[in-house]
Amino acid sequence: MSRPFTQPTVVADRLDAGLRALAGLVEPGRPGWTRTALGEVDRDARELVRRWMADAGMETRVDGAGNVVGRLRGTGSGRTIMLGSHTDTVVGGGRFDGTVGVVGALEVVRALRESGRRLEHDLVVVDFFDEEPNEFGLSCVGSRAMVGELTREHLEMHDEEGRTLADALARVGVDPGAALTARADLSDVDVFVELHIEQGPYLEQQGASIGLVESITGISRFRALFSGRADHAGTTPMDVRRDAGCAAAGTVLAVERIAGEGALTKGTSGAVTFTPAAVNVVTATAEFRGEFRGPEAEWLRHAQDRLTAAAQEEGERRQVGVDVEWLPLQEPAPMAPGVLGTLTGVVDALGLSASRLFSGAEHDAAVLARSVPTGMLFVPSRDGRSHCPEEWTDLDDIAAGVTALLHSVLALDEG
Ligand code: HGY
Ligand code: MN
Ligand code: MN
Ligand code: MN
Repeated sequence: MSRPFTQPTVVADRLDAGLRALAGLVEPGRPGWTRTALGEVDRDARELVRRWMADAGMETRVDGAGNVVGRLRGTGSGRTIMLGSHTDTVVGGGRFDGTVGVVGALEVVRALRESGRRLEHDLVVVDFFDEEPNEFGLSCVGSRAMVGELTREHLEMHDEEGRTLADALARVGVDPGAALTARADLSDVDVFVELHIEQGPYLEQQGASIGLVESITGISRFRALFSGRADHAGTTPMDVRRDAGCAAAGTVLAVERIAGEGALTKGTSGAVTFTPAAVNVVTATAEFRGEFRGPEAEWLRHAQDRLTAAAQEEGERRQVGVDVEWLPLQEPAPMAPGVLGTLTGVVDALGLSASRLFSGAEHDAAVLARSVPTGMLFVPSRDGRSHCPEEWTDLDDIAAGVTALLHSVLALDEG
């Protein structure tokens, strides 16, 4: 016989306190709310999350890839419902990207425990390690490892100084060998649900308080290297220069041009370096990272071909060597129709205004979706701003999203 229980209820003040505590753990001297996965502070944040999980009555562990995993035992169906997101940030990022999903999932656990309501399913909450692209260009490191998609090639990715991702992981206490073998047995997991801020303007424009994600963007990232020749800036005629910086700049503009031609497609360049970094020396070598995003894998492949050709053309014109290295393409990830249906029914029953949408942002849910039926809930972002210090979501909206997450868990437990 089950114990009596009261209706589980989300406590907004606890969400606020959790978000504020994480906002206090940032890298000193860096812009916004910076907590990069390969920096020192992220580890403290993940340890704080682990303690919160333990305090909420969960069994906790940190897996080989640095993912913090908490498990609230159910009454014994042997099946699992998984929730989670990430707590690392981009440089100069905000306070809500990822953290809302982790703090929100913990609040679901607290609300359940407080009410005396026990699920049949185990409820697992994950704070995924390193969701944001690290300085080696790899994102979703923890979730990739969990589904068995982290490879030796990933660990060998290196920066200009030859430092590898494996070295950087070891420095923050993630053993690279353990990360490679951190694949989890997910056969007991019925469903994964991630709550996240929208990071774009759509929900606000629609006047909706909840987003129901239909699919998550595909992504194709690259690193472009240009080798020219250092020469005197005042004496070297323009027509004989081998200016690697100009070839890189032309390629950056090609990214913008190609992405502008598709529907819902995006293209961005960043992390540009010119060497030597001097105004009176023709740039000898240049490097940048870029990415394309879009809802169709076919368009992404087409964009890869066009960008590689554009870079080569920019190089040839200037006798500059060009090397464009593409990371494996991340396919667009449709959410499981059954999960989307359940989330839609829950949000309707709660009387929340909701809109279905496509996610142009990347998420751990896109990785999990390849192994587990997956769904995502969004809450609105003020002015659509994200990956900047201005990122903001009202506490009321966060609480509504967490309430939707809680009731989704209850519905999935019964389903
Ligand atoms: O880059 C992204 O889309 C995500 O915020 N990590
Ligand atoms: Mn992000
Ligand atoms: Mn995120
Ligand atoms: Mn089930």
